[in-house]
Amino acid sequence: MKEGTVTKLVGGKYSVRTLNGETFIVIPRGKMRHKGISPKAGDKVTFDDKTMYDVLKRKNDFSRPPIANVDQVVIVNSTLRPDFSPYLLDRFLIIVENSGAEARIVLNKSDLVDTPTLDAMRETLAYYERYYPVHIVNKFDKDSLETLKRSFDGATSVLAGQSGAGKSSLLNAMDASLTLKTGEVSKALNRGKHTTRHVELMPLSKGLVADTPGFSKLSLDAIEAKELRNAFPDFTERQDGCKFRQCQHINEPGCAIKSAVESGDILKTRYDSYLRIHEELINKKPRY
Ligand SMILES: Nc1nc2c(ncn2[C@@H]2O[C@H](COP(=O)(O)OP(=O)(O)OP(=O)(O)O)[C@@H](O)[C@H]2O)c(=O)[nH]1
Ligand SMILES: [Mg+2]
Ligand SMILES: [Zn+2]
Repeated sequence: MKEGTVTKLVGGKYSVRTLNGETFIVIPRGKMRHKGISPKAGDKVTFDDKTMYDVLKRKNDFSRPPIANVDQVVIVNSTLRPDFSPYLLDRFLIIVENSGAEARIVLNKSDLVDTPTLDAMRETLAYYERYYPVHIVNKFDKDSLETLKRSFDGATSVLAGQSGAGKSSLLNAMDASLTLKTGEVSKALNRGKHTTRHVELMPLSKGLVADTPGFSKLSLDAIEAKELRNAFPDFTERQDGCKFRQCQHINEPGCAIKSAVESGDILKTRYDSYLRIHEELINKKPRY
């Protein structure tokens, strides 16, 4: 019996890659289908010849895009077209924090802005860098992509980020053999066109990576408003200072988070994102 990782699904057939880089095409045995087990990209499976026998327990499980066992999510932002948005970055970070995967932040298209503009973004990202690795890159500067490329080693990674941020372009720049389709950003809307559609894990450096637009449709459904605070490492490291243990950092007196926002120790935009998303989660329709 062999073990491998599902890299893609085409017409009921699964591609499974073993640790030594061989790929096999397999079909789940009847018993798996009867049990309603549907393997997805990222699943660790056992197989033999042309038959898949079992799906091993998932470490985590994303539904949009459908992918399991993600070690790291690389959140790709762009300076311009689309504009850098700390709010959207925070949304992505919350989802990754909630999944248990590691987050990594990329600011792409550093070539498109002048030095003062880039410096301002650099300063914002220096705040995030206390909690997450940050890379400031552009697709023309291969040197800037070297450390990013190494971060894929030995891991299953997913690129997330707004359409048009340059996810596919960066993958192509890191490995020219990938030849992923990239798109011109729609000028009228300043929004991308979702060039990337299917989920496939591809070898990059010494790891596997999925390029997908699915994460741009962000769903925070899985998160409870009262749990949201846990997705902010800059809050959790200070929450012992709050007067109330269950402090939501909104209306409570003696809140260490609000004090840190006032003193400038917590980035104001982080707190604004928190309030905005907390409100959204409170107002979401109950699901039965
Ligand atoms: N100037 C500049 N343009 C870039 C850079 N990276 C990507 N682009 C351009 O940005 C546009 C969108 O790039 P894509 O790689 O298709 O973006 P994406 O994130 O994969 O978009 P979706 O697949 O729609 O999610 C293309 O026209 C790229 O050539 C960069 O570093 N600098
Ligand atoms: Mg793409
Ligand atoms: Zn508080």
